[in-house]
Amino acid sequence: MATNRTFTMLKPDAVEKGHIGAILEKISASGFRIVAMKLTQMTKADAEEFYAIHNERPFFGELVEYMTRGPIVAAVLEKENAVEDFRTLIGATNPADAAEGTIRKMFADSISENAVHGSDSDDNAAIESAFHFAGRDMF
Ligand code: RTP
Ligand code: MG
Repeated sequence: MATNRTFTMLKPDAVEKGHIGAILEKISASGFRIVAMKLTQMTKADAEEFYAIHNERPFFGELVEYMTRGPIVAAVLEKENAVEDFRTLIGATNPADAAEGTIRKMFADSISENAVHGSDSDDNAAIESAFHFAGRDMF
């Protein structure tokens, strides 16, 4: 299996609740190497572009409001089979459906405030990483 990269955000609810350290510990313990990381806050335009694929969905306005209301931790992670394994680690979109031990099961409250983002394909991982980081800031 090839080593590759995925992109994650610890979302505003996770940061507000003081879960940055615990979530990063779980990510590291699961074999992911952090190759880029920062605390940042998305503007409305940033969130509308990042989640543009959902712009026709009924929850889009709520999603943009949520993702812009406070700082996030943006990071690029490296591991064998990174995209798929990270989606497994975070669990289902709705924490009520997420498997025991997943990040969303442990740290998320609802389908709309679900603590963490994970890229859903290698192509989107590259696009999302480039959205947040310059090449020289990925190690
Ligand atoms: P993400 O992109 O953030 O990793 O989440 P995901 O793939 O598991 O889920 P996706 O379908 O891409 O949805 C993006 C984010 O929109 C919010 N959402 N709210 N209220 C709702 O029904 C609803 N559905 C989705 C969540 O924050 C979800 O992670
Ligand atoms: Mg998604």
